[in-house]
Amino acid sequence: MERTVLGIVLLFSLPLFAVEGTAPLISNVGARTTISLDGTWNTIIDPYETGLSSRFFENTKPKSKSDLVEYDFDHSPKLRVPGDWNSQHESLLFYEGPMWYQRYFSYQKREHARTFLYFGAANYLARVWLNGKKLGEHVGGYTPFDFEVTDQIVEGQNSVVVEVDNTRRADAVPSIHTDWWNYGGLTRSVELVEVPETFIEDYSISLAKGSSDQIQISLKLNGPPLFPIGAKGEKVPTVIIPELFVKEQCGNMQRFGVGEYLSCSVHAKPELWSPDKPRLYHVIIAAGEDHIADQIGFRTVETRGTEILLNGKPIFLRGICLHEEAPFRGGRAFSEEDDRTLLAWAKELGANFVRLAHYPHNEAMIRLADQMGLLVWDEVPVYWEMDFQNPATLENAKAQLRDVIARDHNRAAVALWSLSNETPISPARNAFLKSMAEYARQLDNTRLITSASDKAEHPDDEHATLNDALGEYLDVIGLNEYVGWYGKYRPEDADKMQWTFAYKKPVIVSEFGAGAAYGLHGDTDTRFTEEYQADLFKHQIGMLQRIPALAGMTPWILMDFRSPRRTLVGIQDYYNRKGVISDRGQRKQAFYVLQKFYRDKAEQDAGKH
Ligand code: GCB
Repeated sequence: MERTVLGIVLLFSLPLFAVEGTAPLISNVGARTTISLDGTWNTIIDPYETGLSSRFFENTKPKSKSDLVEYDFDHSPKLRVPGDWNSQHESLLFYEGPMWYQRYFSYQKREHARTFLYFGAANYLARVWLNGKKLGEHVGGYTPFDFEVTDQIVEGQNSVVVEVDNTRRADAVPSIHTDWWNYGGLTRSVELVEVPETFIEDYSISLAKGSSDQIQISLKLNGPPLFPIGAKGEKVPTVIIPELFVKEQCGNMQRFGVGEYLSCSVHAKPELWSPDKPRLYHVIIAAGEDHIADQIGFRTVETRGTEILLNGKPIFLRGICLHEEAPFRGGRAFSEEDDRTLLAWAKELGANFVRLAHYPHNEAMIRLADQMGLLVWDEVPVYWEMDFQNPATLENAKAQLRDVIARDHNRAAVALWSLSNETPISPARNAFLKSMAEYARQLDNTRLITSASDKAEHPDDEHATLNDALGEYLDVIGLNEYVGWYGKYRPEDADKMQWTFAYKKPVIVSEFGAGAAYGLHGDTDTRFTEEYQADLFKHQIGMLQRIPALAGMTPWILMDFRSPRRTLVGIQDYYNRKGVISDRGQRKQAFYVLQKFYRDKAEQDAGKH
């Protein structure tokens, strides 16, 4: 058994951005023993944040008729969890501020078990109390967090209170301005997770960098050391992949236990995962009393010059951008059904790739992409203007990056970590993103690092060039350009525009697009018609094919989505209409233009191999 030092996940345990009280993230919660706390929660809207000074977290009841208690969760309005509050009541559509959530649950303690309270996400700040005792706080609206509650949870009835606050702040990540809805609330599932006293906190199983027959494994235990080792060694951490005949003990027999990554690697020749054949293997990870099952795909992703290689062969990424917005019903998407609808539309379009803009989407989305054969661009919400000088903002951004990598690093689908979108160039911003790029590589050296930049220049009407110093730190250049929509150019000006790039790296055109209201028709010159949008797509496709370094594209965007910036009455009505599908699922003309291009391209590319 060969031991290797792994880049991936080694640094997860470094203290970073001290969010109060949170425990290390437990990976693959779906495969653990869980008790769901989803359902209806009692809620109090608290625009002046009275709840902190009035101690809502105590969930006190008047003890006599003369007692003054000025809140009452039991008779307050209810909200569904998971779910944003904005889409649940009309009066909450624009609400930004603190909201208090409370619910009871009954619990039966189990011996030799530890219990964690796990939140899939809460936008943006969450303060959490269990039975009146504060567990801690978390910032960041799109990443999971958990608290250990083994000592606080009681037999019988418990009460959990969460203050969720989605107030926008200049020093936050994202900052004040975004082009998406600031959906507040407990937007993803809440659950209790039960694990043995010593459990597998995290594991990473993937092909070694650049290899197609060496599987590298690392795992981290949490809890008392597993001594003494059983006579048959059954407590030794072991990874089993039945279909590959792998049964590998991992860990130094002398000192395995807690807090450090154990690593090993094993020879195996898995059938490689790809969008055409998204092969996943059943994997079991066992250590002591803990057993976790997962489905893991094996593939390599790297760059060569201006190409992206999947399993050693060049691949053109036929992509589309997505927001995590629910089709048909609106609001933040959270269910597998929402995710499946969105990803099935991407497949129908002929895509082999999705850019999950502009923040980490829910875990089920990434797992579905693994199953359905869609490569993923996973992004953190470093977006537009931010407080780049502020060390706490950088720590916050890094913590979000760390947590999405911790959650998704076993997904073959994830090919790229994206650090940012359209951030204005300055020395402080460059240093900020350089530091994030270095951190991302330390956390995971098996994937590509990218960022979307819109800082192109047009020396004349026939030339465009991207020379953003950020390119130096990236593996893949992301370009957002809106030739034909924003600025002075018309869609047809794209026909004679030639792009150049300062860095000799693969380019993904990570956005282009035009607004169109479904069903609005006119000539190709008329804004917001389907014809304008479809025509712009045709010109764009022509232009992009003339970029020698083009390795993929993700037009903006699969489906119309809510945005407070989009106020045009009768057309936008607070929706960004650049979707090729409407929020009601209707395909616009541009959908078919892109579909045709992708289908032809897929055929051509298949012919080449
Ligand atoms: C962009 C942003 C995206 C916006 C889009 C638009 O450049 O990256 O978040 O929604 O343009 O529609 O303007």
